[in-house]
Amino acid sequence: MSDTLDVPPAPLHKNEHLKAESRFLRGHIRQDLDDASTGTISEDSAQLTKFHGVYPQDDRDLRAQRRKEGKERAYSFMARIRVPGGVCTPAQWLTMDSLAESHGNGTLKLTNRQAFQLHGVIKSKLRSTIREVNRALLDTLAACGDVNRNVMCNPNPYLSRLHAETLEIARLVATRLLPKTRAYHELWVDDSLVAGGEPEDEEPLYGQTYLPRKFKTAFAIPPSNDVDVFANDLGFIAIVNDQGGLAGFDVTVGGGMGMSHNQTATHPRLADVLGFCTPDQVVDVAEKIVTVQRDFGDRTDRKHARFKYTVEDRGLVWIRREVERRLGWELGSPRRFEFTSTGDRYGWTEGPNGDAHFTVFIENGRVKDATKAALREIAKVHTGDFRLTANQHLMIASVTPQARPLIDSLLVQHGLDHAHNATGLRLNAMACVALPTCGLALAESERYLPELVTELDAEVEAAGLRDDAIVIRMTGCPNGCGRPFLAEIGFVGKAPGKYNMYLGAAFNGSRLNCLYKTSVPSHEIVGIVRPLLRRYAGERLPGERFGDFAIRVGLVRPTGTGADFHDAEPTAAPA
Ligand code: SRM
Ligand code: SF4
Repeated sequence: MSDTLDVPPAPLHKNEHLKAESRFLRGHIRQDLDDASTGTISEDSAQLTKFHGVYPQDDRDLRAQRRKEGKERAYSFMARIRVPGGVCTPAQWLTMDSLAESHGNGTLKLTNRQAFQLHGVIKSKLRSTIREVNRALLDTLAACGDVNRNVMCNPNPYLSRLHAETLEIARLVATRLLPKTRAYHELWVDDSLVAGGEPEDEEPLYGQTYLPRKFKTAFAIPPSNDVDVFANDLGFIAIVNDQGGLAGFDVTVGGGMGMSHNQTATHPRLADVLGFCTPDQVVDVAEKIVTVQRDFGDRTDRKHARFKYTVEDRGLVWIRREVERRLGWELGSPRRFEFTSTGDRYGWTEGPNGDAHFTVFIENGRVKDATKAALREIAKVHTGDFRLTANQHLMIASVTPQARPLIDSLLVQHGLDHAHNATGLRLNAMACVALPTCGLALAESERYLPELVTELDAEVEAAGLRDDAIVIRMTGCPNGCGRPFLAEIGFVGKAPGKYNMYLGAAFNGSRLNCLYKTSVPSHEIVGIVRPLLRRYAGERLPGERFGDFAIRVGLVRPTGTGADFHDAEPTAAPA
């Protein structure tokens, strides 16, 4: 492999050795699962189980108490279920629902990459959980790990032929980029249950060290940028031809959110448009781009290993040349596209053939209690499918005219039509999971944002902005899972009860925000946001979005450098 960069040689990161020696992701996972003396697995196995969609976690609310009692942490596992394009059947929904009850913590988490997560699965139930997931013809393979993750796509295939075609291509890409190791089925599933034949025990695409880091792919269909395509390592933006059909895709590379506080070399980055390809070229383009990252991504420093840094270090021209060399042909020139928003459209939308779709607002994607019970009733009678959105909500898709009155009455009866009453702020809010399950959280997120939005709702109402869509996002740490750097108002956990506050991203996901205030205590947030909302209400130009306003009046000034995101104060981790 040729390397033109003048980089001093550095030792490979230890995970590279771990992968290489893992016999295609087996390592000691089986032994660790069989070890009944602990509720968790070893550090090394934890790195490898990610490739199988499994994370060891512990209930952080119980840590101090367990420590006092001299007990092991309250360990359990999170299983992430891959759902390409977010599409699943009512039967699959019912399986997830019942697994959450019987094997998890009773809740179902819809992620912002259109996947399911089961939390709180104890070790002794982990294998049977994954076996049941596979029995329902879903899987957890490559939902995490240094591979291509769940491929995202706008969830409404019935809106037009374009949507249906794009979803099909997204699924082809998802399949092509799946690891081929037999370890997954060996460890978790009885081989005879695998749909689609014998997997090979080699990795023609990835090799035995897989990718340097996680890799994410999304398909966007303008004018909706619901998938936040520019936050992805690889993106495809659908381009329409003169007849309204699918001409092809603009290809984007090098997006990502994650950074570390106080490490200015790390930063969020928006993807660049690389070129254009036709629908039949997409799978090859995706594969070749993955191989460029496989061969040139940084395997010495995992904080510098994402494709965004490869693109930044090598430059877009170099990346394009290398991709074209591998393809054996040249990409086309990028076409024009226009995004209007990143949000979901709630309630009923009419399809072309008399069918209809209802998007349910699910706060932060956490399906629990009455909502869970109601969706179970709907799943029992629904003949279409379910579609997980990239904003953590749920579309009940392709409801027939015959089924619509019943589904409608179930939605109303169970209060799932409540999005009509929510403010534009709440409808555009997103939080990552954070405490108590996420081991990396520095502050609350999913458990706190709804409460904060309730307080801010009063300010929004007072300012006359009830129906104004304003994108607000929160994460418990700077890894950026809730895509907070693409929020018009973003909060990023710094320490327990403290957040860095960001302003000024574009409503359509095409501009990152900038740091506005550092280490804001949660009780001061409303006092800081109130005058901003009032000023926006009084001084905005016609149609001006909050993020654009924040830039125009100089609340923040984007410089396009790492300084837009970092501050100098140290980070404190909770116990
Ligand atoms: Fe994430 C790690 C949850 C979307 C960037 N993410 C984690 C882990 C697994 C924590 C860990 O490594 O121990 C979190 C599990 C928490 C829990 O208890 O469930 C976690 N990430 C999530 C989810 C569930 C947030 C949500 O509420 O929806 C999302 C699952 C998506 C999925 O189905 O695959 C999720 N994570 C994202 C996104 C958004 C996206 O992809 O569009 C990002 C930013 C985009 C990006 O990748 O740059 C994101 N997650 C990270 C990072 C930082 C990566 C980096 O480049 O620095 C980590 C930490 C890491 O990889 O070291 C991380
Ligand atoms: Fe955990 Fe941080 Fe991701 Fe939130 S942003 S889920 S706290 S890793």
